[in-house]
Amino acid sequence: MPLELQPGALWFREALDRAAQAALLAEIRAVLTEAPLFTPTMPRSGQPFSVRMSNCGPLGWVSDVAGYRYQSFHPETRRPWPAMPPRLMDLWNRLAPEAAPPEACLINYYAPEARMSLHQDRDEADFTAPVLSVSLGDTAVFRVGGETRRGPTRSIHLASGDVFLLSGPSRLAFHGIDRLLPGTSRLVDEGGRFNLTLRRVTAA
Ligand code: MD5
Ligand code: FE
Repeated sequence: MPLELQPGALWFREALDRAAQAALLAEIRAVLTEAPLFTPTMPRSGQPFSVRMSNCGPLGWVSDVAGYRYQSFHPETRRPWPAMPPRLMDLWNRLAPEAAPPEACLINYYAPEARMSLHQDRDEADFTAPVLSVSLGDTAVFRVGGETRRGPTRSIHLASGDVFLLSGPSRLAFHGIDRLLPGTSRLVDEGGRFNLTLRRVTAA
């Protein structure tokens, strides 16, 4: 039974138990041996993100001096993204049974000092499909607001194993990661946090 933070924003706390978290992390580590984490940079300025990224599935989100986009290959190895692990597809099918299949799984890795400033996800052609996010590792202070940058926000603590589903009126909500709470999980050996975000990219 999820908690509805605001219309369309569903928080499934402890959706994955410790064994499921470890199994999923092992699958993500296998993806990362094929498609290593890279450091994206901001369009125009070329400023590096503090979060490192990779992807799996047919499409992956990248950012460099030319802009934000989805593409079918890793920006450094130029190889196609690895397949999406079946247990991620299963989670999508369970929590978003109505939606067309996800095409991208963005893997974000937050070292203890990393953060992500308030933004909207609008590089997808279809905003009717939900976005599904899985947190693994250290707890993050997640901020979510409305569809305008100004206006009220609230923050919640996303812990390892939590799943967040954004749909309908919350699909274009501003959101970001203020900071991690280092040392709150022992799942990730090197510390920090992995966030997996599954998305439909093209119109179904
Ligand atoms: C993260 N990732 O934890 C965050 C939040 C991203 C990103 O924001 O774009 O990679 S994942 C939860 C999330 C995803 C998409 C939309 C919303 C929340 N939302 O509208 O609140 O690495
Ligand atoms: Fe986002």
